Formats: sequence, structure tokens, C-alpha cells
Amino acid sequence: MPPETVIYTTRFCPYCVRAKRLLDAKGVDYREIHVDFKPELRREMVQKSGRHTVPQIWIGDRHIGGCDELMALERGGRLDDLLGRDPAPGGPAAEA
Ligand SMILES: N[C@@H](CCC(=O)N[C@@H](CS)C(=O)NCC(=O)O)C(=O)O
Repeated sequence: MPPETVIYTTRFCPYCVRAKRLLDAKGVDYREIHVDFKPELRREMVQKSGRHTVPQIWIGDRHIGGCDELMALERGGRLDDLLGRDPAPGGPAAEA
């Protein structure tokens, strides 16, 4: 079983769109938690991550950070490992 990927987002956030585009391109099945107009969910995100910006991303128990950190993991070839997969044959997704 791959670790669960969770992403806290708001709807009109370009960083959220970009992070989700990468996850979609990689075929990652993720759970999205919308925090727009949901102060209790935003508080939960801040409490768990120590950060106030969206997106905030977890793979299993590991807090990845935001979009920039996700992209950096992909560019560095480490994201597949965290996702519990073999490295992509073509290397990092073009998106990253
Ligand atoms: N470097 C961060 C930037 C994230 C960011 O600036 N997100 C904006 C929304 S697109 C944000 O959360 N701004 C503060 C707020 O909405 O309260 C990342 O890569 O995730």
C-alpha cells in the first residue's frame, strides 16, 4: 500500500494548482482538503505544519511542505521514493 498523500488547498491558489498538476501528472491518488471558508481546517493545517500558506502536503507521516518543496523533491529524483514507487523511467516530470 502506498502512503497516503494529503494536500491542503484553497481554490484560487496557483501554487495549489501547480502542485496538484504534478501529482496528477504522476497519477498520484491524493486526498485534498479545501480550507477556503473553513477556519477549523486551516487551523488544523497550521497546527500540523507550522506554516500558514497553502498548499501544505504530506506523504504518509512526512510533511513535505508546499509546492516549491514538492517540485524540488521531484527535480531531485526523490519524490517517487517517498511515494513508495520505482523512479519514473523518463526522469522527473516535465512539470517540475
Ligand atoms: N512557497 C510557497 C508559496 C505558497 C503561497 O504563497 N501560497 C499562497 C496562496 S497561492 C498563500 O498561502 N498565501 C497566504 C494565504 O493565502 O493566507 C509554496 O511553494 O507553496
